[in-house]
Amino acid sequence: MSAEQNHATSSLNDSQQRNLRISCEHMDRLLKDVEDTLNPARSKSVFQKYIQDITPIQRKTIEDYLARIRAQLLRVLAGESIEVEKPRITASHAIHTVLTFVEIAIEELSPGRMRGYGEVTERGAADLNGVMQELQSIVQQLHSYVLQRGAPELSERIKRLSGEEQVDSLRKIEEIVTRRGLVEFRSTMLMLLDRMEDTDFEIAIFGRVSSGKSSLLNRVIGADILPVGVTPITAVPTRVSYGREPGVRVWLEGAGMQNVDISRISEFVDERLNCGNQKRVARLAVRFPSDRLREGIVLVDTPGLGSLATSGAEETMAYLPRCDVAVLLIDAASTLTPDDLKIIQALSNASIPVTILLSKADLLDDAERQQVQSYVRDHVFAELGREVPVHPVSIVPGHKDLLHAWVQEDLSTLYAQHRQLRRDSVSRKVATLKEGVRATLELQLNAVETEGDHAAWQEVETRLRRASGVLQEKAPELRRMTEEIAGLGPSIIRKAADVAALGWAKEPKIDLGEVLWITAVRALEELAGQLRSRLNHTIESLRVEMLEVAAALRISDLPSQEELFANREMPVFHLNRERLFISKPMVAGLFGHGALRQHAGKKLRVLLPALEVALNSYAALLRGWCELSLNTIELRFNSRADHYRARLERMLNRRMTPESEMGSLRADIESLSAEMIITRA
Ligand SMILES: Nc1nc2c(ncn2[C@@H]2O[C@H](COP(=O)(O)OP(=O)(O)O)[C@@H](O)[C@H]2O)c(=O)[nH]1
Ligand SMILES: [Mg+2]
Repeated sequence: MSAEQNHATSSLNDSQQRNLRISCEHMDRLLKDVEDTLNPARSKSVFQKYIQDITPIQRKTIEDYLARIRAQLLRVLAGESIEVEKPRITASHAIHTVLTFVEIAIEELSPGRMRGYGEVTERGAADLNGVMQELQSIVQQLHSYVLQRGAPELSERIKRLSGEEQVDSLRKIEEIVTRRGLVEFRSTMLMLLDRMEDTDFEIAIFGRVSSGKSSLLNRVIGADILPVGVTPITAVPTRVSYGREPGVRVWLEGAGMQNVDISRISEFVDERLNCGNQKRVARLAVRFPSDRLREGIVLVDTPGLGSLATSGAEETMAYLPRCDVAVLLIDAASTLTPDDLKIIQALSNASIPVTILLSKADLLDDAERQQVQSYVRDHVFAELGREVPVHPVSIVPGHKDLLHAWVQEDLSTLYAQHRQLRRDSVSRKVATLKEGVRATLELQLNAVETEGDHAAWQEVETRLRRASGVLQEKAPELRRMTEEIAGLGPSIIRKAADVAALGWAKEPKIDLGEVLWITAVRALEELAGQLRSRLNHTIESLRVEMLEVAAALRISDLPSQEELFANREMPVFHLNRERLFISKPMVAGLFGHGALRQHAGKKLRVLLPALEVALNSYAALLRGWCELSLNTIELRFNSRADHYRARLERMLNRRMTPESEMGSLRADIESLSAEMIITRA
């Protein structure tokens, strides 16, 4: 504090002092408005508010006055011994707040809100949904960039990948993208980096209950982590990967993720402790310090697919968890079932390498083992026309070499292949990115002759805008389908009663529990199938629009349906199969079908509460899956659409590049082109 301030005592009370300070701050902000008016170029607003009538000399004089007023504001406060407030809010927080308001303003544009201003036509609604999507897409990108304080920048992440192929190209692209402010390429780069950083090699184990999946995984990990000999919650695959400390992460639908001690896994995966998956477990990830997992190997225990009722491989595919390699485990003492074949077919259709392991091989002698091995191999070949490797394995310590042989002969080769495939895919993506950046720079150089007139480009823009709104338009309908599930209980019971009544015509005693189980599983798989086909239909229409726009823009890199959304990992409906054997009523001869059905219905209602628990849980899981799918599609659609929009914007508002910048622009284009020749060679 200066001597002058020490002596000056204020003639004002506390409230008056505060009021004075706030007024001075307010005046300062108003003066900022004057500055923006003087310097429209500096404010960068795209909406010009005023006609410029101020001469350069006037501007200079006004600015000098402004400086004087501001200096005086500070003197006024000092004279009253009022301290200037120190900032307490971080700049990033302030930006976050403003962006939240921007997002709210975008929401206000929805067709629903706009109806308050009069009727909205169907086209109008499509346009508005598209407008919202276009704006949201960019604002959200900026918002998440602002929020991820402390997270590494693109350049930082690329540097960390050093040693990998393509890093030098990527570094050059990033440098140009950042220096030239081509933010439309950032989301593609982020996705590419995610992919490059993800070194996981996922091995999924399929097989019927009790085939020995959990035991085998425990053996591979080298510790008894997964519960053995239990009826599992079929809905939930368990992923096991490397971690310095053992632990489990559980994702509960609606309640988010929580960390639990590794000893508590059973509480989530064992049917007895989580009946009908009432805890709504959606995902489970175990971390364990096992050397076998150190190189990025992820083991997936997949208990669900053995209990699917779906009719074919096509449907089974939708439930497959993400994996790079699949293992089908079959009890060596049993045979291949149609379900096993369906799973092999589905995996092969998805180009996932499959190995069959014959478990519990210790229970057979050498001759028997070889017999089973060749029988299974031949059987698969006869049914599916495919050669699938078959290895006997066992968890019994005396048969360690069997497990070892599989890891050495099979898994290591697949691992090497996987890495090669990944490298190829990354270098293709880098080449595409580079081509995109180069095309944009050429556009800036005005080196590209753009055919078509302004009106034609505007038409393309409108088309892209309407496509952008499609997802928003379809989402409510998809959500509604998942909401119906919770109320399906009574109708499933009725259907099951009908089946049971027919069953009694053939057998005097039937398992109503089994009948209910199969009826419920079928009904829900059918509903999930409908949801899937509507989603696919939406994606396909999005893709068709994108293809049209890309063709008009002469962009040669086109999206595949698979790229927009790999339709996988749908939650599996889980209902425990209760036993409920009921005999046909004694005086059956007197009863007609209707009465039998009524009898079955009455007995089945005992199982209704358990069914409803399972339905509620599945409704939540499917809803979660639906939301996640919509988000993924939106993200992937936007990462491409952003290019297209930026390209269109550049075509519609062609800005002259100043002569002085032409040279460096040409140099950048050349450096990207030179790189490309090297990559192709
Ligand atoms: N003899 C023998 N029994 C095994 C072997 N692997 C698993 N089992 C037994 O098979 C039963 C089912 O195993 P589990 O791992 O729970 O099967 P999952 O339901 O497929 O996960 C358990 O009682 C295990 O002890 C094996 O290699 N040899
Ligand atoms: Mg198991």
